Amino acid sequence: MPPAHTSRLPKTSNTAMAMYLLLAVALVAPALSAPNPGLREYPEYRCAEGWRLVDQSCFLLADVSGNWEASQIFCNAEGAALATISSELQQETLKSFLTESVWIGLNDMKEENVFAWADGSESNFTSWAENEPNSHWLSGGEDCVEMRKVKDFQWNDESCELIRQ
Ligand SMILES: [Ca+2]
Ligand SMILES: [Ca+2]
Repeated sequence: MPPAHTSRLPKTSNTAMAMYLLLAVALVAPALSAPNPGLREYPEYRCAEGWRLVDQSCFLLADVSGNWEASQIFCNAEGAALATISSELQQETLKSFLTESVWIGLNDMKEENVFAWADGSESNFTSWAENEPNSHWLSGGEDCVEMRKVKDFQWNDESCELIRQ
């Protein structure tokens, strides 16, 4: 997958950390449970096989790695997008599934310091690590967001071009 921009990263900053992808579909079709009239008020949420339902969204932890854009393309091919995390419950639950840092859908590629979700979600929930986002100059600017393992999977803006492998 060709990167969108030429990487300005010095080779030394390329870590050996594996980067797994966290996908999410926010579109969970509510289906009314039919047999018991008393339950009809309550929507029933279902996810495709292998996906996990967390607070009304389906998430899949994919065992592949790539830079942010390639990751997003992979998710799109699955009919999904890089994950939108819209609640503390999702943050805490997803954290418990992770063993490595993962990309999520949040980014400020369009406008610096204006973070937006890749799937167009307007969630205002954030879980930044301390002193983040910092768009660190050593990375040549940071416009993509990861759940960072060494920060207890709190969020860090990172260079979109990093190939985590
Ligand atoms: Ca930025
Ligand atoms: Ca950062």
